[in-house]
Amino acid sequence: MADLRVETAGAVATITLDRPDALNALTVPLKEDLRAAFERLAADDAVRAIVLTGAGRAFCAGQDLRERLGPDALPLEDEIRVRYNPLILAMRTNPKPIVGAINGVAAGAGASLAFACDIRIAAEGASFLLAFGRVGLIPDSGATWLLPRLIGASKAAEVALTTDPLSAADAERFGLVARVVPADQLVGEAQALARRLADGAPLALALTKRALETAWDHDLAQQLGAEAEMQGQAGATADHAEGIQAFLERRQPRFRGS
Ligand code: T3D
Repeated sequence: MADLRVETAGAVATITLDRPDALNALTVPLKEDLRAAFERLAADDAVRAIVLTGAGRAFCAGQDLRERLGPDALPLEDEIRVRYNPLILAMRTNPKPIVGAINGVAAGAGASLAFACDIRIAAEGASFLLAFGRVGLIPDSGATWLLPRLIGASKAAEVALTTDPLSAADAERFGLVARVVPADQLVGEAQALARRLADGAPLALALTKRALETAWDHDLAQQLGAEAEMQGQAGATADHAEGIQAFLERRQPRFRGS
C-alpha cells in the first residue's frame, strides 16, 4: 500500500490517499488498495467510522492520466467496470459511516470519491471539479447518480457541463459539504465527527445508510415497508435495549454492536 495510509485510533479509521506529487491521482494499485481498505474496514468490528482524506494540497485529481496513456491500460469501459465501480460500491454499501475530509481540489473521479462519502467537511480553498469534460469524457464513478441527488439536477447539470469548479463555500451553500473549516483544523474536525458517529449503534447506522440509499428507488409505500423491515432488525438488537435503558437512567448509552 505504497500510496495509501490507513491509521486507526480507537473506533475511527483514517484513510489517506498519499501521492501528493501527483495530487493523489488514481493509479491501478491505488484504486485496488483503496477498495481493499474499505472492504477490510467494513468487516472489522473494532472500526465504527471512517475518514477519507488526501495528503498534500489536493484531495484527489481523479484518474492518473499518465497511466491511462501507458501500454497496460485497460480499455476505458473495462477499467470503469473492473476498478472504479466496485470501489464506489465498496463505499456506498459500506456499513460504516464515511466522512470525507476534502482538503483540496477533488477532480474527476476524485470528485466522485468525495460524493460517495456519507458526509463531507471541506477545507477553505477546497473545490470540486467535474474535470471529465475537459478530457473529452463524461462524469463517471457514480457522479451522474450522486451529484444530482446531493445538490439538485439543475446545479449538477451546470457543474457537469461547464466543468467550472465548485468552491468550498458554494459547496456548503448547496448542501454538498456539511461545513467549511480552516485547513489546519480539517482532519481533526472530521475525526471528531467520526468519533461521534462511532459512538452510535453500529447496526442502526448501517441500516440508516441503507434506508437512505434504497429510498431513491422506492415510492413512499415501498419505502415505508423497507423502513418497517429495517426497524424490525434494529429493534431486535441489544443496542436498542441499551439505548432505552440509558435514556431511563439518564446516562450515555454504551452501544456494543450487537
Ligand atoms: O481509466 C480511465 O481513464 C477512466 C476514468 C476516468 C475518471 C477520471 O477521473 S477522468 C478525469 C481525470 N482527471 C483530470 O482530468 C484532472 C487533471 N488535473 C487537473 O485538471 C489539474 O491538475 C487540477 C485542476 C486538479 C489541479 O491543477 P493545478 O494547477 O493546481 O495542479 P497541476 O500543476 O495541474 O498538477 C500538479 C501535478 O499533479 C502535475 O505534475 P508535475 O507536472 O508537477 O509533475 C500534474 O501533472 C499532476 N497531476 C494532476 N492531475 C493529474 C496529475 N497527474 C496524473 N493524472 C492526473 N489526473
